[in-house]
Amino acid sequence: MADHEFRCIRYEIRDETAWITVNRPEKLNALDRRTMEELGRAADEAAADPGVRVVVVTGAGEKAFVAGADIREMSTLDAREGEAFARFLQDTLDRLERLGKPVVAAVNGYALGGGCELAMACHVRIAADTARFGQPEVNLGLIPGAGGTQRLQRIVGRGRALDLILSGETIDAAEAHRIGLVNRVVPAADLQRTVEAFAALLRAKSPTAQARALEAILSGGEVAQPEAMRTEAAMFGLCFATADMREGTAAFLEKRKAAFPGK
Ligand code: DAK
Repeated sequence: MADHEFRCIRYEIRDETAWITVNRPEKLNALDRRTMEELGRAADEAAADPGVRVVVVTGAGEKAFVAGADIREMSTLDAREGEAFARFLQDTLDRLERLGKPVVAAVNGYALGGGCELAMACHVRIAADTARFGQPEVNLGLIPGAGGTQRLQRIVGRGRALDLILSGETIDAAEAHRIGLVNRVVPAADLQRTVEAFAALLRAKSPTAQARALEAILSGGEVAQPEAMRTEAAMFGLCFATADMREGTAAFLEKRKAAFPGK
């Protein structure tokens, strides 16, 4: 177990899974600058650690995943500082999304504003039935500044993203599931267990294939389809150079379970 010099998050490794827990429950895990810096460092650490196969992001306590960027801290910024802060938040969440291993959000409560943006930077979202989602920035005279105007429309479609961002309304977990914002909803008491089981499922698969699938999907989503197809073909080709691919195909032909070497 590792828990280095982090103050606002907990970083723990269990069963080759890095659990990153935003740990300011008294402020509903609101993201201040220090918390975001620590999140970025944790993402880099999980990316670099060969002992980490899956990353889970969650919030401390039972009430909130993350209730947004820290409103008190943001309230004093001027326009130039606001733009710089947005770039800093965007860069941090990009590092999480791009860390090359599956990242799962275990959404245990409010996921509002920057919290919803954090969840959307994760690859799969599993929510407690008590969770609530939204981009309520318009209530503060703000807009989403940590990728929310972009990731939300890519996940749920432009019409639903416009609805949520322009109204600032929040939705419950069932509605978030209905519109495709979350992948699964489970009773709050089952969230930990469900995420652990899903992480175990992810760990049983080929990490090299997962890394290349992430690259093809994330890069492909940013460019025109013909270029994305070339990236997919390149990633597909690279799989043929891996021991994982030899093992996976051999195991299928020998009617046994694959044991991926991860290279
Ligand atoms: N920031 C700071 N403190 C927060 C907070 C937040 N986002 N959310 C909650 N807290 C604090 C509360 O102030 C309170 O602290 P004390 O007063 O006890 O010191 C404590 O957490 C407990 O909260 P409540 O007493 O309010 O708890 P309730 O159960 O009554 O209400 C709530 C829960 C989630 C409905 C309520 O706390 C709430 O509405 N919170 C704000 C939710 C929100 O608006 N979130 C979006 C934040 S804006 C940008 C970059 C990023 C973003 C925008 C721009 N640029 C760089 C330009 C993103 C913006 C956001 O995320």
